[in-house]
Amino acid sequence: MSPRKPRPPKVRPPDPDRVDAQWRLFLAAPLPPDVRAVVRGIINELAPKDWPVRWVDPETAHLTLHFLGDTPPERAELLRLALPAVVARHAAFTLRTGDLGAFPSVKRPRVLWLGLYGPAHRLAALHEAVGEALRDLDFPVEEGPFHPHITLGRVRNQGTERVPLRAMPEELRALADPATGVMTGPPAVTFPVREVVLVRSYLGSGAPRYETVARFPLLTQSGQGR
Ligand code: 3AM
Repeated sequence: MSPRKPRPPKVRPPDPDRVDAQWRLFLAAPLPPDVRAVVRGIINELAPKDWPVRWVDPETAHLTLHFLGDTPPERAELLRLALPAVVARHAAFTLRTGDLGAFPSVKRPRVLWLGLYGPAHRLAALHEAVGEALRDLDFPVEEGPFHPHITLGRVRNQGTERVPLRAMPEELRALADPATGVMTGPPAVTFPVREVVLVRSYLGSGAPRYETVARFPLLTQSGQGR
């Protein structure tokens, strides 16, 4: 009997349940049910257009502050220790939903978003303070301007959709007010930003699954940070 040819080792995707798995993390402001309902309404209206877009699950829509990427779990522990004090130095504030847009541009849409209005300086200050704390802990922090938004959908390169990617800019422009070029969103909904959450995201074949692993309250009038 001839010796069996050794099989090449199997290459498996990383299993997120392995004890030594890295955690794919980001920091975000969660959205209350009425804002998630706005997100759902927009998606319900746009989805029938059959654009090559993977729409988000409105139940998990959020406002990302910082993306941390793959992180050893013990480094996540550092965040749990350091961020409560950083976030609690900022008073809770109110934002409102705004108009629609696309990153990097309507001409080359990759991400479709719902914009936000409100005290931009408060949100920017919170973003900056958290960014500074992350840098102090040696986390990679993206440089460049912060564009607060709620992601509605991500454009795919190809798909089975009826409308090809190249037709999207024109279809998006058709949604805009011809005089201003603004894609007006649904009537504004006002909502409080009362906490920052640390979220672990699990990527798979379908929509990502999100798990909140820590909550950091902003300062509220009770002074309890909640
Ligand atoms: O939900 P949004 O779009 O605000 O886009 C990703 C998502 O934010 C973003 O992190 C959030 C959770 O996945 N994200 C993913 N990969 C990223 C990367 N490499 C990223 N942001 C920056 N750089």
